[in-house]
Amino acid sequence: MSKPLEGIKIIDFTHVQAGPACTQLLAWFGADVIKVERPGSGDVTRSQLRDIPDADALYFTMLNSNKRSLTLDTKTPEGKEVLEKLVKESDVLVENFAPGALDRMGFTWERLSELNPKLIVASVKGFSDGHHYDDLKVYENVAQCAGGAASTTGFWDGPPTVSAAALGDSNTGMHLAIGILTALIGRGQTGRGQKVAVSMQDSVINLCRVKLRDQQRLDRVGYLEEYPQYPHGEFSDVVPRGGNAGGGGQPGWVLKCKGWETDPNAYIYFTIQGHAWEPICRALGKPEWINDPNYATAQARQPHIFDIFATIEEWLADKTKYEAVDILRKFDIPCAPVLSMKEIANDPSLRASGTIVEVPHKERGTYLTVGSPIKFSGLKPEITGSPLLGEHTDEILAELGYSKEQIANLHTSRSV
Ligand code: CAO
Repeated sequence: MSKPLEGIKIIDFTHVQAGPACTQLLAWFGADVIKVERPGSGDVTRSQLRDIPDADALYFTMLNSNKRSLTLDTKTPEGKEVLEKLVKESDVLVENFAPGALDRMGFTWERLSELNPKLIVASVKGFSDGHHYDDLKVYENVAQCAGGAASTTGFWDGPPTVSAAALGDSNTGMHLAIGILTALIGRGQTGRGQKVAVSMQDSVINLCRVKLRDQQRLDRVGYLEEYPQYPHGEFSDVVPRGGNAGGGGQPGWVLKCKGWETDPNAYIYFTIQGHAWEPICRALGKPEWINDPNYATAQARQPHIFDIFATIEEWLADKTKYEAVDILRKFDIPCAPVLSMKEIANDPSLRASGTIVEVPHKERGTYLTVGSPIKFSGLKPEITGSPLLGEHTDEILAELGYSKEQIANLHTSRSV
């Protein structure tokens, strides 16, 4: 099966998570992604949090599948020459170095587009160009704090809290992938490449859109009726942390199920969808609530919503999270078990769909990773193992026209 991005050559000058997540996605869909890494050490994640001595760490393998690895010191004259040749033959260069690092290497946007006017140069930075923090180095949690996620996550009586989901890193990479694909389509129209830039702060803010909605509602009316602080608690002038409250117009909460005393994940998320009130009452064996004026409307329920949740927990007390969901799904109630990573790793549906896949690796044997969350009718992304450091160096140099002798010299000068 041919893949839609076949024929697109990408210089993957990325490291850690934000950039590699972007280029990995493009590699799954057929792009030839050449990961450029410093000789000797490579991407820092190869050696971070190792679980097997001397083997590439899972942090690296899970973000760099389907790529080829070229070691190249882009600060030596010989290394720069190789990169220049590669730039002339490539469609996209993706990087997520600290602000100014690419320029310091001599590869400014002007220089790159002079070498190849069709090149798309895609960058991740912590903050957007011109922002008063645009000189800062940024990691995941820094972005979550700067993007409004931390101030609105957690419980009202605790500190700002970061999410385990990589809102700053992988999420920014996904935004960049959309930018690159858009620029590729744009290039088809204009014949020219362009610079695509995504900041981690902006990408987090994009996902915190409903919290900006809430800030404006709060400014106007002084309260937010779907938050646990309403109607008994206090609101200040900023969007508060709402614990596990539903973010839309449907109240919801994480509720205890059988075994919660010993199992940290024996919970479900339960949503009270307004129009599903009648089935909820029937599922819970509370038909008397259906027309009771204290319960019949969302407005009437809100003042004692936590008493309602407590009653639902009583109903859940003798049911596992799976049993509960199996009953509630028959009543069309939006809900799900709280799944641990162990349960996700072993979930037969996720294995069957290709979302969780086991892939071979030369050093590790096999490892588990997250496959493509995007499913196509005409493409089944096949996930291959990540490359060893420099595994494809000679092959890529030969493709660029270097002779065996020239390749040997590049090795001797430690440029590759
Ligand atoms: N050959 C020669 N030099 C290389 C090279 C190569 N193949 N690859 C990288 N380098 C050099 C860079 O040019 C840079 O040199 P200078 O400091 O002299 O300009 C140096 O390696 C270090 O790069 P860096 O500053 O990007 O790396 P760091 O570990 O200090 O910072 C990070 C890491 C992620 C904080 C920073 O890169 C950054 O802020 N990136 C943008 C935001 C981002 O993507 N963050 C998400 C990371 S995922 O959590």
